[in-house]
Amino acid sequence: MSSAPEKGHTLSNPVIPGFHPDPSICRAGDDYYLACSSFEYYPGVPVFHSRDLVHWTQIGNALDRPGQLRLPPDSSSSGGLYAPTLRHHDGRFWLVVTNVSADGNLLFTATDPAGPWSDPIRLPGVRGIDPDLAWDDDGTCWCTVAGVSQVRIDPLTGETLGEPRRVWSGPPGAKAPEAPHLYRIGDWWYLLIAEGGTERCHGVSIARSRTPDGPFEPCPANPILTHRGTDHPVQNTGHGDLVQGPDGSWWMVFLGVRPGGGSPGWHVLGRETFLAPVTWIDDWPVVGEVTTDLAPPPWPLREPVAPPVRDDFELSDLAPAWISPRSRSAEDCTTKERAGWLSLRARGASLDDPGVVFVGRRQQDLSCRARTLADPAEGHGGLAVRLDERHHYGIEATAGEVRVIARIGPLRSVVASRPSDGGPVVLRIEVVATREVTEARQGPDTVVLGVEDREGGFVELARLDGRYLSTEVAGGFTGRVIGMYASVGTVHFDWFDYEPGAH
Ligand code: 6LW
Repeated sequence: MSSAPEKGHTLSNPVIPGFHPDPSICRAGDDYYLACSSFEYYPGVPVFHSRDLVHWTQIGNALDRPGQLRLPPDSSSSGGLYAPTLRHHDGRFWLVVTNVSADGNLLFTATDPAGPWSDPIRLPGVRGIDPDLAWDDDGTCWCTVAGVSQVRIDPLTGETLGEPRRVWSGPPGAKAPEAPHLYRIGDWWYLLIAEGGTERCHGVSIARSRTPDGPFEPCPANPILTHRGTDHPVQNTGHGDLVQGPDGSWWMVFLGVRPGGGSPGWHVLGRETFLAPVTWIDDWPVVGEVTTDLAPPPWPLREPVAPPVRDDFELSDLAPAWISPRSRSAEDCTTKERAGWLSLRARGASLDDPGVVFVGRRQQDLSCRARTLADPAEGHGGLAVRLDERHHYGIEATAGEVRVIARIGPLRSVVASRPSDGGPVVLRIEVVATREVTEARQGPDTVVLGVEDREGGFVELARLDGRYLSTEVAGGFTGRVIGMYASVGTVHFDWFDYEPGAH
């Protein structure tokens, strides 16, 4: 049985931690499904399932074949796939998304949201990011995009029917009216948008009309969600989507960030997915408090320590949480070369290279530990925290040495090294969130890189300020991803462990 959380309870937000922005949600019977942006990573658009809106499991990635997702080798980080809309209509699932690096707006369908999703239907006449789909009673399909403008489309062919028309775009002068979602609720059509930009001024506003194409009357209480100018520990709240539970209750999913450290505050996990209850007054939605059972700021006093998430690479297909920049092929990433090991064959020469062979998972906890057993007998490679090509810290094993490499903007440096016997070695990265801010310039966390000795003891090689792997420093729309890479030859990895919490 599907349900929804009881109102008034403290929700364990974020409901999907880590770089999972621009959530779009729908319900089919007892099941909720949610999709997020994935930018330059392949496979693209993670899809989640839940029965209670709080506990989510990733069931796949909507775009998991090269024919669905083209990310050219020269496409930039924070390019690629922006802001999907996921809907259940007429017995199937519909997903519309923008590939800003290649093909523009694309529409996919599936009978099972876990996949397979169809080949893309192109929408060449729909110009603008953040496409939304909504259907009128007579079957008319409305596609609304950032800006905000709207056009009717034939969703089976991708053809536009008529000319795009500008519709309500938020309060006059609002920055970045985007993320539109159009809903038929009762006797009204509601147009929900984000405005203020995806940074600290982000917010959600709404307007309504008797018809899907307006004119729209703005809600007197706009913005209906924003944390701008507040000291709430969750900031940048915006880009929402509404869903109704089977019990009639209403909810909003939206993105937010958890900044840490002193001034101006740095967020390192990217924009995460949050949930808040919604009630209705005078036919307008009222978004309830954004609650969290995590400690109040400064983040975090304590975080739950969950068991390690270990991958032994025993399966022939990688779990859906593993992502790679731009592309991944069986030639350069395989579990079939050495049974029970992940073998990575270098394409780019380092993590600075957009073509690097890197397989990682999102950092989902403010404090965490990642470990891997790497065999560098046939190459160079290691374990890294990646924000983009220009911002990453890694610990790399070669035949005779283990070294820590830091790349921050234009600067690249080997910050520590130590001789090794060239055999398999456990590489370890610990991220330790700043517990107490005692100084205005204090960073959000510390990234500690090292190796384990034969007894499992930790040999620390470097301790680096995490602010340089934050969105406030690097820019863009993504968050940290932790994983394995190869820079020369082939490197084999026996297992990978990710443990939340400080150790
Ligand atoms: C997305 C836009 C936004 O397309 O950021 O926060 C852009 N909102 O709606 C990238 O995620």
